[in-house]
Amino acid sequence: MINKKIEKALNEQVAMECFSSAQYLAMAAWLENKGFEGTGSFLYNQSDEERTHMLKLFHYILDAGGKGVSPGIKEPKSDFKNLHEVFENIYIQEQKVSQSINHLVNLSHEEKDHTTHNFLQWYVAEQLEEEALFRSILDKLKMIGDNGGALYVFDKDMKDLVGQKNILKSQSTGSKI
Ligand code: OFO
Repeated sequence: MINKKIEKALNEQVAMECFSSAQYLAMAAWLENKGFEGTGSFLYNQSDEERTHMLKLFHYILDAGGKGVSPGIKEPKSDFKNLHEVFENIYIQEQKVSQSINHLVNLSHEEKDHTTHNFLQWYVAEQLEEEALFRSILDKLKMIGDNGGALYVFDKDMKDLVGQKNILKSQSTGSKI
């Protein structure tokens, strides 16, 4: 059974993942409105992923005998200067999530809670992947600048990335496509 300190910290992480999901949804809507449909669908997908991260934590808290709190969150940002600003914001958010996961890992170690420590390893690996992904997207956007043709190709590539991510996900969960 998890102690109160761990329960509180895990519920804070639930709220953080919930906010990421809401923020990426607001970004997806902004992108769709601006005609970046491929990038928009990539972010709808990311928003769904964040919700699964939230639920995974939520169920863990309950399975470990704790109390899961459905979070109230602040309103996400819904207006952006351009595509670059969207991805800069995502990268900052993902770095905050990584810091928070690291804090949780340290706490579970201090509290000698090996079960939670073990559970969190999935998030550690996930954050490494996500930070690398968003860093590489930002590097591409820096190269592209405001070249319209290149942004058009970027948007198409982002749509393909949704398909690739979904294939990888279904392979790792063993489901058929
Ligand atoms: Fe769940 O925050 Fe990154 O992926």
